[in-house]
Amino acid sequence: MKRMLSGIKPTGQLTLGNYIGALRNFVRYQDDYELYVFIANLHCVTVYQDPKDLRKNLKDAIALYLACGLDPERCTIFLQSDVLPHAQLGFLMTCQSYMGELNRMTQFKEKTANKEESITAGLYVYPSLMAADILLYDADYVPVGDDQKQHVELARDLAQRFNNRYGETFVLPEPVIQKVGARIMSLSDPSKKMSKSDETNKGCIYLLDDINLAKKKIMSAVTDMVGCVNYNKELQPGISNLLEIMSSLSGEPIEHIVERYQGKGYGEFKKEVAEVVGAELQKIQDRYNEIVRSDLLERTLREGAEKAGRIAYKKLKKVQKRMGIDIF
Ligand code: ATP
Ligand code: LTN
Repeated sequence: MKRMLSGIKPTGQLTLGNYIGALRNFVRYQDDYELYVFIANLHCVTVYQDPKDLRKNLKDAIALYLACGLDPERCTIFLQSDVLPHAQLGFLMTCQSYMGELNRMTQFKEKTANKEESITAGLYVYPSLMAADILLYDADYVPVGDDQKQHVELARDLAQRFNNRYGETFVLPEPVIQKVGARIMSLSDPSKKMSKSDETNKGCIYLLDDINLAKKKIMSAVTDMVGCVNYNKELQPGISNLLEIMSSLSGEPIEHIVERYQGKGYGEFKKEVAEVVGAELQKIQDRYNEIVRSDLLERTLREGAEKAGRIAYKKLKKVQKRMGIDIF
């Protein structure tokens, strides 16, 4: 069975974008692949986090993993910092990365544009740590949203470079990016990605949002003056985004939805999208409420770290031997 791995960095509450672009797919993959999913808590602190908020976000993220259908019996779920080889191999991968390569990372460029002072070195080397996360497990596939493709490609380049220098050590990973829903856009500005770092909060639906509030956000999503439900990302980015959200959640192909809405107004369309989103959130939240009250979180993480650790320590040992760091 091929191995698949992915992670989420919960620097805030998880969003509908995270769900459609990433989480929901992990759930689908758990029977077809040997799946490892983790909470990238080391990645979170590349930007300052209030410890109280971070603790809550991490706990909620694990509860949401489970609430969305990840099953600890069918996949391995763990916290990155519980498996020490991530940080260790992260440093070794930083030593394989060229500054020129890291300078080209679009996410770094976007996140640091116009901010001179408070950019941490951690944020800069984040893609090297991400490469370590992937390479430690010999992952064949890495399902991610569109914005992470470049980072997975860097992991592949570093693996190749390491293999050339030190002999076959790492499997070369491939990103897996779905066609519809790989980039859910902000509801208030469909030229931007729906992001948990959204400061206005209007463009982003959180998985734990009050259901009525989430529906309101859909109803006030920015659209256009065309007045006809069509899938055209350039001319009608807002409507196209709602179509992607609806199609991803209901499974109905975009063309069918477009056909059903010919001759009808945006109001009616938005109402159906709001209902579909509301129903999905309700399902997730009901499960979430059960899980946070149980001892499932602790048990999942303990068992997950043991399972992941067995693979990671072995791999790290092999890498260090290859590099000449370990002598016995
Ligand atoms: P931020 O929103 O702060 O930039 P992020 O949401 O991209 O962070 P993660 O939480 O680590 O960071 O993302 C987890 C996964 O969710 C990644 O695979 C990412 O590509 C995917 N993802 C995030 N936002 C979206 C979105 N709007 N549409 C589709 N996928 C997304
Ligand atoms: N950088 C990713 C989170 C992440 C990840 C990974 C995803 C950290 N390590 C390894 C896949 C594989 C992000 O989505 N922000």
